[in-house]
Amino acid sequence: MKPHRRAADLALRYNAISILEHNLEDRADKTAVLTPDRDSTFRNVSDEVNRVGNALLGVGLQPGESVAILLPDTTEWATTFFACLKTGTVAVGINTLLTPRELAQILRESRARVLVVHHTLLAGALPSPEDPSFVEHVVVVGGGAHTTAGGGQANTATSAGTATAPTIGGPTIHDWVTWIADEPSTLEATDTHREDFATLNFSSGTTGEPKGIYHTHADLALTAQLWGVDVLGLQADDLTFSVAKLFFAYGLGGNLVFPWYVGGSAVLYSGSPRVATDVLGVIDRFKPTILFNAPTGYASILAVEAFSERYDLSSLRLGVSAGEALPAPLWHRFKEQTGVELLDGIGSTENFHIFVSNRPGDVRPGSSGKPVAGYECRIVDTEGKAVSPGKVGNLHVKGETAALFYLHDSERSRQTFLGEWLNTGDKYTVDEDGYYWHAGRSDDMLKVGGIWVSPVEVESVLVEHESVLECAVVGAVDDAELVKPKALVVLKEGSRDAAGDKLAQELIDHCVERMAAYKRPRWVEFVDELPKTATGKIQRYRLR
Ligand code: 3UK
Repeated sequence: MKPHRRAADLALRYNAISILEHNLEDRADKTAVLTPDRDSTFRNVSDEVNRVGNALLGVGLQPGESVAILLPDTTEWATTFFACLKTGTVAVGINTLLTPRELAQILRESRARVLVVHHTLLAGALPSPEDPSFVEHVVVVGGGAHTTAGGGQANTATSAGTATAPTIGGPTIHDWVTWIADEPSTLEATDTHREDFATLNFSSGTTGEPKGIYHTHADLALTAQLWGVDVLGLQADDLTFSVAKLFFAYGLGGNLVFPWYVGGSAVLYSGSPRVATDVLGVIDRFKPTILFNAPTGYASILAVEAFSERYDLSSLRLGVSAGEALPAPLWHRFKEQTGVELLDGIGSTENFHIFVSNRPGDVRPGSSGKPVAGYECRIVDTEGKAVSPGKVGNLHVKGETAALFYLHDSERSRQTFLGEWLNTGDKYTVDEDGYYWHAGRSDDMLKVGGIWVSPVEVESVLVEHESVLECAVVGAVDDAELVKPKALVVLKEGSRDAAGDKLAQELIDHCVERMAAYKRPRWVEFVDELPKTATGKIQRYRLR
């Protein structure tokens, strides 16, 4: 494909399905995606994309409408995603770790009319009377042909392509295999503008509520070129493997859009990122050339005894680290034990992907590297004036792949999307050689294992516990110098004598039962009081 580094290099009427379909010209029978269950060629993938696209049109979906994807990383994730591009509908990749409440909120905000969901996630995803949604069709993957609804309020479609009107009381449930079985494997791409929305991702806000971020067809192609090709040097003989899931922009770009843009292949892994031996097993078995992971993921690999002798990692030519800052000691230890150079780069859902990055052969360990060509950066004070060199300031970035707004949040949008510039919310310094160094966030948000944790959300769960009077959650660093949540807890009068390891564990368990486990505090410290402002607001910065 002709390289395009600016939106204007793309045709005005552009559909990002070409990222998949250009491969049909000269490598249709090459393996495009490898999974433990099945391998598929570009032709197989394209046929399935067309079937899914026809099924979407068959239930009456129109361009611009949303399709929710709640699946582990599987071939169905990929084919549903590209079917959305091809039909001009918007793919909403949803975090599989969310609570039913968060999920319901995303389904409602996105107005998704179709939900494609794995059978293991179905129970938490069906609309309830308290959380009504706009979902009319639920397509269940992996459930076998005779799926029945968990909630007892939905209706099962009986044959392929059944496009029954939404039935009172709940959506129509389809089995994936049946849903697409009789659909034609040819489909005309919807005529989309390059600036039509292609994806909608939800990223956590400061109080834990999700912020909806749209990206266009052009953004996918531009990030693929600007970072995937121009920085990473992706090529057709690359095989990518991302521990970060496809529902994150990080995983979606790195492990689907970018490799296919250059004719490379991807390994999809549906297991947990936290089990390092499984991750190592995938590398050993599939022999990827590029690994995408978060710093915590690299730390957990390093924690596996003699991992570089027990697993063959020799296929790796590079590792990418993003989501949170990669401490220099981790970089050095990984290099020493594997010979693999890690490239730390900062990306954001707002920009779709990485915009400041280290480069192969040009890494300054501990830094985020230099701005990626196509993006401009500035470091400014709160008035927007440039800070003097070497001083910490707010990082603003300018580039064509920036989103335009947060869905249904004009106030926050105005604070973040400043015309051509985007306020990242990150504190940075630049050294004399032009490398950017992360210096924390300007809000209280924590990145834990590359995923957002809102201290406010964890606090609100902790105070539900009968012993807790008030609390504050802050970031503290573990042995690998990575940030994890720590809770400072003031106990109620009658519970003060219980302060100790047992109660600390009970509070941690309390959090695990009510939130995704990565949000739990790793340490609980009992204190007599918390520092407050004159207006009674907890001063988290004093606790850090
Ligand atoms: C933080 C980093 C230091 C930073 C992402 C790669 O993480 C991604 O997107 P999110 O929207 O979070 C964005 C925020 O995460 N961050 C990310 N990478 C780094 N901090 N060093 C890093 N290398 O606070 C940023 O504002 O979840 C990462 C590609 C695509 C992405 N969307």
